[in-house]
Amino acid sequence: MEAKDFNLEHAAIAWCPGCGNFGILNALKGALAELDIAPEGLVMVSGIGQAAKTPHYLKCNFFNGLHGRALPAATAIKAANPGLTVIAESGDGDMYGEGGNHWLHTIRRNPNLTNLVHDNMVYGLTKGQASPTSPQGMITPVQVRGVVNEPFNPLAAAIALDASFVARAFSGDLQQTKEILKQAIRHPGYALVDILHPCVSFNKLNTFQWFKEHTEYLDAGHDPSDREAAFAQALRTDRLPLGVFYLNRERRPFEETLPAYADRSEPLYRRRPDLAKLAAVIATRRD
Ligand SMILES: Cc1ncc(C[n+]2csc(CCOP(=O)(O)OP(=O)(O)O)c2C)c(N)n1
Ligand code: SF4
Repeated sequence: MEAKDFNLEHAAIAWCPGCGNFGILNALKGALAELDIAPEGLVMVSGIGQAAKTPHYLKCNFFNGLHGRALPAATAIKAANPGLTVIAESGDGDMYGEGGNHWLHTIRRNPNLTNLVHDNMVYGLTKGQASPTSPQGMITPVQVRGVVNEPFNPLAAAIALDASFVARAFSGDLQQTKEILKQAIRHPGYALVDILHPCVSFNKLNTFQWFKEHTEYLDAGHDPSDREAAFAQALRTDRLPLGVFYLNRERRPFEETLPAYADRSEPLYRRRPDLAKLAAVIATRRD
């Protein structure tokens, strides 16, 4: 397959010229093509925001839900049809703010899906208010005296929760982002890729140049199975490391632990519901 196989003819892209979301979209198309994942076998699930529009611009199946609610829908889609490639993606506000509680519990469940977070450190769609990852002191239209809260550190939190794959990418480096996305999609379990990207309209602090100067790839010697080393890298503030921080190959994917698949492998979506059994359960709850 080729990246252009994922082009959606006549999609009217609403992103600003120069927005970092374009790089992520292109890296994703390249990764899907190289992994030979056909659009019909792919489901993108997103919430609300500029990042969450990504599936509107890609040839795929998609479910666009409420703000912050991509992960439960994505988990259910994968559980019902484990044969699909499921990618849940959204912005830092959507995933770590409105969807924060779902994010925590999805990491605990470990469904076999890829979670892309387009991290521009602001709420882009609603014009640049502070998001959970905004740096302290950043002036915004709402935080007019500067952000006072500590920024959320998604990588450190994910490693602390023993997420099975934790990575960070930068949308300005298409080639490396594509490679990280390929590893994340291939990983059999929950895979977080936090993707730094500039919001050229509302984040005048964390610009393309700023990301270039404040990021660097993890050393070739970094061992992603070393959780403590991964955690130490995630806490760094001198520079933001990029690459695969942490990998836990021991955890079983959520779908494999479901009792429904214990003695039948047929996917749930193919099974006929036992309505008589359901009626009996409802009847017991009526008294
Ligand atoms: C429950 C709820 N709260 C607030 C909003 C308004 N809202 C829509 S998009 C958005 C911010 C999205 O920011 P982010 O997820 O960081 O994505 P970006 O637009 O930066 O890509 C907000 C607050 C909403 N739609 N629903
Ligand atoms: S407002 Fe920011 S995130 Fe939204 S399209 Fe424009 S540059 Fe991209």
